[in-house]
Amino acid sequence: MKPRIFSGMQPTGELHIGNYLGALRNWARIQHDYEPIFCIVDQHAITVRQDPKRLRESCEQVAALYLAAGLDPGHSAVFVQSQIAAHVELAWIFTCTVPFGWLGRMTQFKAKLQQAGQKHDAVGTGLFVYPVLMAADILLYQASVVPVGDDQSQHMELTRNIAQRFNSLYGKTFVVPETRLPSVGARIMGLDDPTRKMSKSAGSPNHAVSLLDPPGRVRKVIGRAVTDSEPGVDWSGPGPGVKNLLTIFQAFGDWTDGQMERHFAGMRYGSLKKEVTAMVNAKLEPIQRRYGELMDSRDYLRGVLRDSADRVAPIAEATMRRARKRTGLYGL
Ligand code: AQP
Repeated sequence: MKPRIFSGMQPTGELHIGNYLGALRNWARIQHDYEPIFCIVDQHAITVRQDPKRLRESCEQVAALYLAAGLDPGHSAVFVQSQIAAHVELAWIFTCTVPFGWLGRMTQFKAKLQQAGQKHDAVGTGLFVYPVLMAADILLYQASVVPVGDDQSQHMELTRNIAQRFNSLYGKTFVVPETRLPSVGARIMGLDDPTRKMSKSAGSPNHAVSLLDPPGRVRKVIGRAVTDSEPGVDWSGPGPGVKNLLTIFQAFGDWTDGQMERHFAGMRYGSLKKEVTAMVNAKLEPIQRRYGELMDSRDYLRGVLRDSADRVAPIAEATMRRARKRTGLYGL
């Protein structure tokens, strides 16, 4: 039997090229080497306020993007987290197992708290316990590999710690999963600020390229990307903005370091931006076309989500039965 992989994304806005290069494309590439389970994590999305109607629509848009980016629904399960109630049930058991201090050390929470001006009353408790739900998502399916972007490394370490802690307290129950990062593109940075990772919720207009951006907007956003005051690409030590553009090109194009150096060393930034724009637009075009077709086939899309949830439900239930028994919960 092939090892199982699990990963997911939040339907919190338009997926961007960071989500694609850091995670989604990797999922599509490796899916056939594994028993793959891919989730749209809407319960994570409500850790910040969402418009209910838009959230439901967003779940189907993300499902369409998963398939448009190459997930094969005949092989990969693609479903929405809230279709399987066991995610939150297991998260509660873990919440009671995890020391408070472990969550307080999560840098993503600290960053969100900082964004809220350090006001604890301005951030929801869900944002604090979010990594526990993420651990439940993964451990529920006994996944051995989790393909994610680099920003999730700390949460993955916590997931491993939670599995180990539960196993040592109650006896071996959970597979301790490995993290799998892509070799290029594990952390795509914001185009307007290459010191911050590209993020769906950043808010500023020239920050990200969305997977659904039309070619003209891609040209505009990449054209305005922050570079530096050098005249052209200094291959031995490009600044963060230039490095980010090179990474985007290399990841999309699957070029080797040698090819990159021969082609880009010394190139002026105007030409670099033109090349990156052409590469990104060429790669997004087929995804956008397929996305449009899928969004016009809602019954098919909903059928994929329903069938996938039916497929994974017995795996989740088997884990829950063991977890309830191990912790002494009465309802089995
Ligand atoms: N900039 C990035 N570069 C590479 N990979 C990235 N990922 C996210 N940003 C980058 C990866 O995409 C997957 C989905 O992430 P998520 O939706 O669970 O939330 P996130 O990591 O918090 O992503 P965003 O875009 O920053 O969303 P918001 O703004 O809603 O928080 C993960 O595998 C992640 O590593």
